[in-house]
Amino acid sequence: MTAQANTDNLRITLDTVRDREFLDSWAELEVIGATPAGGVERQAATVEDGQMREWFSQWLRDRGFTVEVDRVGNLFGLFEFHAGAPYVLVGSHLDSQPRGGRFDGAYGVLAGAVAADRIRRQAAESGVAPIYNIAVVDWFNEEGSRFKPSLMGSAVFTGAADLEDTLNITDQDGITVREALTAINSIGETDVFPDGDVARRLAAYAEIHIEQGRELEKNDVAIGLVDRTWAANKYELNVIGAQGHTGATAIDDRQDALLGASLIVVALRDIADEFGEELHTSCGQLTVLPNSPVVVPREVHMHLDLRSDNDELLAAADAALRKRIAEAEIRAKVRVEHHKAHVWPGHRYQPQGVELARAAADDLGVSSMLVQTRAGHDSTNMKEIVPSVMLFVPSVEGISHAEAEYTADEDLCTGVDLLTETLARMLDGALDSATANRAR
Ligand code: HGY
Ligand code: MN
Ligand code: MN
Repeated sequence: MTAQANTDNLRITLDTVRDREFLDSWAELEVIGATPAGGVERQAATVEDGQMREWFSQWLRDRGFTVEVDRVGNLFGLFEFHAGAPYVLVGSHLDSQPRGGRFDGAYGVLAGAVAADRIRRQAAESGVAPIYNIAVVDWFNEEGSRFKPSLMGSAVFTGAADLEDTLNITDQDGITVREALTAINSIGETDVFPDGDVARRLAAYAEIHIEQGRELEKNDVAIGLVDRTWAANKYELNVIGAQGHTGATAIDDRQDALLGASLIVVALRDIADEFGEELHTSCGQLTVLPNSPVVVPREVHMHLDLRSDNDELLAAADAALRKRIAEAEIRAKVRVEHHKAHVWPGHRYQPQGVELARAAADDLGVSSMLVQTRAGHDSTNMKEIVPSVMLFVPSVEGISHAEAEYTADEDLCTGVDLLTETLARMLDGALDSATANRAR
């Protein structure tokens, strides 16, 4: 009886020590850019993002990682077991939405760093190094709130976006990405993985994230194995009308840009209702000019998106949206300009990665299930160039991009444990037979 009790106590103590590695660092991290209502605000390359990057760089250096920043502000912590060997990369993003949640992105970066550090220490203690080197990454501007589009750092890293074009993108105040990164001292002069072809320097990529949906919670499952990402069609529109007097201008004479934009916002919801659960639509941002109480707006700048796992349905929704935009132009007497769109296709994650993570979860006695991601992640880009594993932990009520976003400590710690196990297997070559999507 006593022996049994002692064993249980010992197990609890060991688990607690292991969990505290993550939770103590998490407690330091989550207060950077904290908002009074329990969220965070760390938009890309703001002062708060800079403070976070400094904190994270120090965390990495304290544990023996070398910190490097590439030409688009992606921040890497590198640890070499064998000089010149390829790396397995793990990470996510430390930037947030305005009044965003504490967990979106930041959890994955710290979880990846703690997992990498555990493996580093275990190798030092046992004297047995894995085959590959390990690197942790904070991708620059995943969120795309201050600078559009989203997934910016990983898009340049994987060759999906041009470096110079990206550095010249401006925020609403006309500040470029280059200027903003320089202001927080977070822009490198060279690539971290030079030679032009990053895929040759990397063996694989792993990312863990909160689910931002309800599937895991509904099914009482600890880990989501992401096998597919929904496609996204993002649109940037300029609705052009004519400025007038809200009281004096005859209704028939008005070219009200806000009316045109509003018709498009309502059309998005109508299209979602018509197409059903397989389609998500939204308008997240409207900039109204001149935005003055007694002035009929002359122009509205808007960002909207359509997302689905079904390519045909997405194409039909795109056609329906274009028809409704044409109708809005006639009704509101406005002209709609289509600016650069951001599109990513729906694609599978490498099945070998899904199976690897499933086996690791089974071996740890952790419940898991297949899930799709409706949100974009940096792994959406990375899986195109290297075999990539994407894991989810539960989100309470699926709330995300909001201050009420929440995941329990126990779920966070289970995720770190599974990520560590999965990463250790990837570092020993478990995904060597898998190929990048782009190589197919
Ligand atoms: O889903 C998104 O658009 C964001 O990049 N996470
Ligand atoms: Mn995220
Ligand atoms: Mn996000």
